Amino acid sequence: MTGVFAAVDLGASSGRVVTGRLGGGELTLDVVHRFPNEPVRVGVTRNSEGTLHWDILSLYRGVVEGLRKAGPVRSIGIDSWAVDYGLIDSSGALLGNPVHYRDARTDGIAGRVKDLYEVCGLQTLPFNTVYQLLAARETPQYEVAARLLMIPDLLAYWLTGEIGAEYTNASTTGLLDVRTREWSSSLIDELGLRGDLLPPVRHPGSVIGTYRGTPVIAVGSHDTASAVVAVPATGRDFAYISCGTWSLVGLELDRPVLSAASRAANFTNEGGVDSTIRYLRNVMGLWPLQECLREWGSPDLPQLLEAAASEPGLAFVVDLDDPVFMPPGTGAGSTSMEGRLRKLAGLPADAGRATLVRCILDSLALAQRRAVRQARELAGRTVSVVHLVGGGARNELLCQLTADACGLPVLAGPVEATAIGNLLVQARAVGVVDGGLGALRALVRETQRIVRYEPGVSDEAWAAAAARVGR
Ligand code: ADP
Ligand code: LRH
Repeated sequence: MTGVFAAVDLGASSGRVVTGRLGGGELTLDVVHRFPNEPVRVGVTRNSEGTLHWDILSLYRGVVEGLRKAGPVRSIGIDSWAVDYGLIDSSGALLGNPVHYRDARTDGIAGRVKDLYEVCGLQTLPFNTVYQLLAARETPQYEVAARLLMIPDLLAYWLTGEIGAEYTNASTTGLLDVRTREWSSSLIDELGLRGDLLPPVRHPGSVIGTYRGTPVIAVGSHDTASAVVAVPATGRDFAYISCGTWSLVGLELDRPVLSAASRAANFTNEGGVDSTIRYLRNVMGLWPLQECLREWGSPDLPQLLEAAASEPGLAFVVDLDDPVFMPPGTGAGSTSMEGRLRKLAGLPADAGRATLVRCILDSLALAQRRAVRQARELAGRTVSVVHLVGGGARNELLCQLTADACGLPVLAGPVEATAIGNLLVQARAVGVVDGGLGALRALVRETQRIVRYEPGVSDEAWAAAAARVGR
């Protein structure tokens, strides 16, 4: 028995609707619609820089257009990036445009709030939903809101009229108890936030409602949770890197690690599909490269990567986890992404774009090496292979550098892991495929293109580069 399913997958760099035919050992994909995700800065509300918003209506148009192109399907699943939300009023109207997690409204807030790790197990990222809510709580929108809906839950609401908070994405808010997997009312009260805004938690595999007669099914609606479902691993001794705008680097565990060392290393315990824990760290990912490309007017990426591959390795490295790289590039000079990178890397003025791109990729591989090593040590696990999934798997240079830096084989692919994880959870929910994560991953392994990169022999150069960035 086979069926066709539609995955809506919104990444920070683009959105897509992917149909997948699954069942009887088959898993074939078709990206039926791809659309840009371009945030918008609006200058009137807060300060001279204004506020950075997601263009949520344009994204919704992309979703609806994609579903139209998908044609008849057994069901629909939606995932997106984490932490961001929309507020709706008691009539269901959206109150304002959702704010982008890279907006500066949360600057400094995390440092003023008590440590939440013991309860929620989350790494402190300045933009975790909890800090966004603390930044928003004196606004009229927050005061009159009836519900908070995370981005995939908001889109599902617009498609079905049903309200809920999908668990894997709720786990990125900072307000979910990592042990009970429910909202932590004590934490919410202690922070003076409105618990009544938070809808009941729903779990991957449950039916949300229908869109024009087609069931909409809750999947791992946090894109990283869906990506991890589709990591084509055998056994347990693997690390994964979900590599796109961000690199999410870590392990799949049965229970959270909440040790002092884990907290100090800022490792997160996010909720995964089938009650797993995604034990990982956010590494800056391909974001700095994306921003440089934007600033350069979108030159051909494969050509630039080819040129970067001919550059000397590890000549210039930066600590890519430096928060200075978090905000979008604004204008020219030292505030542009290129300017920030050149300054921190100490690039000579005549260094060209290929040198800069090589610097970004060497630095990313170095940061990924650090996170894989730390995850392994903090969780006390053996890692014999690194799976790299997402758009970064198309970057052969990055895959090879990651294998070299980690001193481990890298298995790269699938590129559309997030959409595949989304599709698999739907197909399992309606009974077209069955089994646990192991069985789902076997299907990915048997049907998708996966490329193996062997590590180079010497670790010395990487260890020296790590020392140079001081980490
Ligand atoms: P997100 O879900 O965060 O939007 P993706 O998983 O779609 O991210 O990955 C986007 C990244 O994939 C881009 O930043 C780019 O670096 C990389 N990428 C896309 N196409 C190519 C390509 N042809 N060669 C190398 N890298 C690519
Ligand atoms: C990746 C991602 C990541 C979050 C970030 C906000 O797309 O969901 O897991 O930390 O976006």
